[in-house]
Amino acid sequence: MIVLHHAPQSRSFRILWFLHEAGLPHQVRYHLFSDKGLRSPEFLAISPAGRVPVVEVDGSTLFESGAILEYLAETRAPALTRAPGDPERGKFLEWLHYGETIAQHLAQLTFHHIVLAPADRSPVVQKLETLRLHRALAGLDAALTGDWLLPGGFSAADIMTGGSTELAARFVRFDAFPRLAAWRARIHARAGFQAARAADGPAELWQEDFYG
Ligand SMILES: N[C@@H](CCC(=O)N[C@@H](CS)C(=O)NCC(=O)O)C(=O)O
Repeated sequence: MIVLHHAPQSRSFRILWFLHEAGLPHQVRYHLFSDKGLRSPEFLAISPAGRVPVVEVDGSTLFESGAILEYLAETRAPALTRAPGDPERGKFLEWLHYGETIAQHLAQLTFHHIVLAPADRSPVVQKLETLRLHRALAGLDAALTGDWLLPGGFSAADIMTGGSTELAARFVRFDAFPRLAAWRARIHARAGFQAARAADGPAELWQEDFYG
């Protein structure tokens, strides 16, 4: 049984979504950012930076969402990966890891809109990081020439990067990105995504639909 250490609305949603897409039996251990449990010695022993996601699988533990997706897809869901030798392998890895290019801006925006005390928030950082996020989303929009990121069909790359664009929509309007908006609608229509949403847990950080 795979165990997922998860915090609602976080990068661990990527793994939750993947597990539902792949139909893999799993248990979810819920964590909160506010309860300091992520800094406990027990949790730091399986996640050195005290971050989610972590999975317990195959008698070991794994952190880093991109690595977890690659490992789980390679070992349990070949349709969701592109194995070495597959002509789409390079693009698969590229778009899988693009999720973190987007996520780095989301982390800054979350700090400067939500986490920091109002007096410590920087309008300059808010503006700059919104522009940089906009640029990253424009690149994604341009790449979405088909239904999914790869011509061969839906993959863990859509999950990794799609997980990030869910939160990005709270900071940037998608009106200028018709392909991205249509891709997101296709994602929302997937049963695996909907099941993961239902299992995500109560919102802790992002309560508003849009932070402008
Ligand atoms: N590159 C890592 C980043 C993990 C990460 O930063 N997770 C955040 C949630 S989105 C976290 O656990 N933050 C808790 C903290 O910073 O204390 C991954 O993709 O797994």
